[in-house]
Amino acid sequence: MNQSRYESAKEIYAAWGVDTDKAIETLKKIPVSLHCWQGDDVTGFDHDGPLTGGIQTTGNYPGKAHTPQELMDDMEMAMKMMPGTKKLNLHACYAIFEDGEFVDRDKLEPKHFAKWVEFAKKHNMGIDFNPTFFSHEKVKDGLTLSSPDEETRKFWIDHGRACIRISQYFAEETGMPCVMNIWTGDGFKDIPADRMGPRMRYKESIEAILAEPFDRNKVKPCVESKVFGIGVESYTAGSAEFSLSFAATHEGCLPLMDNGHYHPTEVVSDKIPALLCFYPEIALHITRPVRWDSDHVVLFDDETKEMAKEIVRNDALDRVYMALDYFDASINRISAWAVGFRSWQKALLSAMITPNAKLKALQDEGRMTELMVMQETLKTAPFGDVWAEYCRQCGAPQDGEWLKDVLAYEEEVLLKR
Ligand code: RNT
Ligand code: ZN
Repeated sequence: MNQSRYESAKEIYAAWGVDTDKAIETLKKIPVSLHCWQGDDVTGFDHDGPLTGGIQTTGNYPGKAHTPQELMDDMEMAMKMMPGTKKLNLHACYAIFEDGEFVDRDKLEPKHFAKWVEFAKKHNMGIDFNPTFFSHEKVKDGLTLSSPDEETRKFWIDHGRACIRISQYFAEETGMPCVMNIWTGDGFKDIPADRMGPRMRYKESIEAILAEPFDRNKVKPCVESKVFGIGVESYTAGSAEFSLSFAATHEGCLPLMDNGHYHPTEVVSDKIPALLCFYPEIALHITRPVRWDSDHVVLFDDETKEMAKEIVRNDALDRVYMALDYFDASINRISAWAVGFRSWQKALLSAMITPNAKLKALQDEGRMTELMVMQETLKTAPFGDVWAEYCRQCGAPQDGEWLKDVLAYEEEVLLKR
């Protein structure tokens, strides 16, 4: 790229008191968790049944990964298109069984993820983990941890406990903490007769999972809330109030907010600073809800930028675990991965080169007219030149330059599957 454009942008930002070099250096080291499940439409390797649990992928674009090797190859290809530090986000259903061995989810062991550890080490990545409480025959009447059936509940508690042990193994192997997120689609399509019973059972089940011994510096358990899912429209056990209260009253358990999981006029950007007033650490699933929890590819749009701003300007980059969570099966999946990761990187960089202290001062001094004008001025500042420099320094391709390689890979690899 034209280096003089970066030099000129740097001067423009410097006049606002912003150090773009420093922002670039900082962003290079911030890990963002990359979800393996964009590569195969949330299928995994331990079942051939449909995707259940209130979530849905739509589309049947050719070339999806069917084996661990294909998924790793695709992820590797996608990561070449991404500047910045990646962490691997795995789901338990991505266990890799060898030599005809198979164990059910309650019996999973670290060894079933050894291949993933190898992959993570090869790319210097930490690993985050998710027990898989969906797409399985032991989901009884749509319920797992909140089921009234003791055997069902026990199976899923045992699964959660197995996942804690695997999370600790990931942390020990990679030297980075493992964020372990508990999300279930437990709920009802139609009006329930008992709303509290399932929640009490859900609470006790998560407590039973967290009773598994683990090192708090290594494993970071989270609870993810949700407003509703497809086929689960009337009631969700793990609602916002339930999950937030659970995290607030259980030390070491973090709340996880997925920005697709709220009423359409609620914004997670406003919830981030609210939670940061109380929680030492929080976790995010970054997605793009279109009218509902549709899990569209993350773009560099207003709410995405606003979420990044709240993390950066509250100096909370070390208190917020950031993970992408979306799945689009209607377009090239590698491009979907790349666009989403690059968009979140853009949002972070853009927030880092915003003159946040100046803007806060204008607000505190009640100078709202100037604040509005300044915020509008910043929108057309030469962010693109700083982004281009960041990509260059990271050895990642520029906007407008990487899709041809993805399409060549589609031609040579994906379409031949
Ligand atoms: C579902 C939740 C959940 C899943 C992943 C696959 O609505 O967002 O986080 O997307 O666990
Ligand atoms: Zn999520």
